[in-house]
Amino acid sequence: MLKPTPTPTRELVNLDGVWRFGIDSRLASEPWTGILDTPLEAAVPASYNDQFTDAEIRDHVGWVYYQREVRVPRGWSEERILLRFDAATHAARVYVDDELVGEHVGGYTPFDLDITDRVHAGDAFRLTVAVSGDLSNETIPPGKIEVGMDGRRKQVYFHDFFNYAGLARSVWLHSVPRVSIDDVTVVTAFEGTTGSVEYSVETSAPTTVRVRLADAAGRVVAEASGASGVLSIADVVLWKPGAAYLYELTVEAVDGDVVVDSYPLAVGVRTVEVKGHEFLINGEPFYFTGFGKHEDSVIRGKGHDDAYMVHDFQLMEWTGANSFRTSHYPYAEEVLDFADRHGIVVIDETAAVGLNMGVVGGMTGKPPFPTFSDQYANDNTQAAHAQHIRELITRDKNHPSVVMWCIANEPASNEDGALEYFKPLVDLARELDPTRPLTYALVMFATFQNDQLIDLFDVVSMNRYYGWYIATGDLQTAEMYLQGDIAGWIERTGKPIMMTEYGADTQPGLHSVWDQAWTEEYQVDYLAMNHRVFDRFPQFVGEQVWNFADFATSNGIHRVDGNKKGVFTRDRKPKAAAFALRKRWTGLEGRKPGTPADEN
Ligand code: GCB
Repeated sequence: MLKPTPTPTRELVNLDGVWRFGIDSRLASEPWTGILDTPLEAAVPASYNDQFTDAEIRDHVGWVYYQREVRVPRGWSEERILLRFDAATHAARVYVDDELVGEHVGGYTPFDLDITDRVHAGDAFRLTVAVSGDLSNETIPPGKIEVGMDGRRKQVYFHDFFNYAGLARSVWLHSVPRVSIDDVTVVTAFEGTTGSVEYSVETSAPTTVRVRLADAAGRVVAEASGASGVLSIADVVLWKPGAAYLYELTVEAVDGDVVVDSYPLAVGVRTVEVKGHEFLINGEPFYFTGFGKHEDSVIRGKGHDDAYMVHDFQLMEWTGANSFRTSHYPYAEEVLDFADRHGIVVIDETAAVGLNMGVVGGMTGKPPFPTFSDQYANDNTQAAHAQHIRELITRDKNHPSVVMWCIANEPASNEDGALEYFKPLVDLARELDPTRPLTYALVMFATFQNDQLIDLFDVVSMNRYYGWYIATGDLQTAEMYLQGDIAGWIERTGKPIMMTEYGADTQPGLHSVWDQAWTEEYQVDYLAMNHRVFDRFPQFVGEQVWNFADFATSNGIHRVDGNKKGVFTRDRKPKAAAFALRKRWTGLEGRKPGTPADEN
């Protein structure tokens, strides 16, 4: 699905701002049939939860309603008119005046609704959006609604971040021509100094398609006509980690001499490949440094914010990070566009977090009932997961920054049924995108002895907390565990191995000369221990610390005002570990990880 973009043939109106807002329990039965009877207003884009002081709203189970008036530009009478939601977390029903015009399930992927037949150019309409943050065992991510002793419904979930809900990304009204470009796919490669861009274009009706590729200076370097083909680029400039270079592909649908639709796509020419135990970008071994992140900030929750985005990328660059994982859901498209432009490498993860009943069993990892069963991850869950993978890959397939899909975070890959559940999903992902490697982030109790999934995947991504949840405060023992664990995976798989999570909760300002959990020194020493071990294995291809910044979680006695494993605080102040990482990742002290000794 193409991102709405202004072009000579397309226009858009941004609908962000302050909307009328109400929760279902306080509204009349059909809130969309008139002006919402509510004293509340909520900002878009932002999760609604923390905008109010009212606990009933923060922890609301059920539907909330957003409403505003929208005026259709008067010049749009010949156009198709669409509403675009960059995200509605986790499900939405959309009403134009009194009519339901569409629904969507899945909180982190966009959707378009064609409302051409319901609105008129120049006129205003009432837009009402019902959004539900509810999670069940058949949603991605999964959850469960419990009813308490007082009859209140409560959302329970099996992931470690607050279940923010609402319209956390932009909303648009946009126009698309009657005959339009509906999708564009590019696959890039190079041979010596010649680059190639294989493209294919889908249109809403048969029409002539032509494409033109311009370099960063705007010079046209290749042209072609036809809905699919291969463009060749002499003296290609590759998109590289840390050295982004983007061409612009202009796709046009033409009728005789008239351009009926036009759409621009940024194209980075690069290749990605897994060979033996190496992860290759442009044929060269790549070592990931960086973080698992969250879309999370005070007040706006998961709301996208350009200023936070710019600052986060600045901080990543400052620490010498070359990559991040979109843990634990697809991030706003603006973030991937930014990564494309700035040469930051992305592991793009689905929202499938919590497919693991073992986490309920705590450190024993013993599930109260099987994860892959009618009770929990069943056929409907799998279908929702498949749909989510489709929407993710359709949205993000053209981003050069995205080098790998992460299909799930910490699924119960040690349990029976995992293979049956995941095999069709892996097949689907490979069919949708045969070019990128696949991975899943491996939970601690899925070991090299009991994991049932790794053969389906290309890269071993380990989430490990030796020295934190296991061998707390005992880095010597932790080091031995970690060493044995990595060695076991290398021996079993021969695949590239990386650490997608390792971290220690840290309260800034807490200090100790001892190995004392929660202190800034302990976080530094914990990371250093991990790095010592990683550096012993040439098969190791990367390290992404958990987490970039502190983030909000649900209440729990093991969480103090959220998860504190951030290297930065929630308001992005560095802890001591930030400086330690900067030294390692920028090579200020010794050699940068992943660089052969003779390059230092
Ligand atoms: C994990 C999860 C992550 C948690 C983290 C932690 O394994 O993937 O979502 O936040 O551990 O801090 O416990």
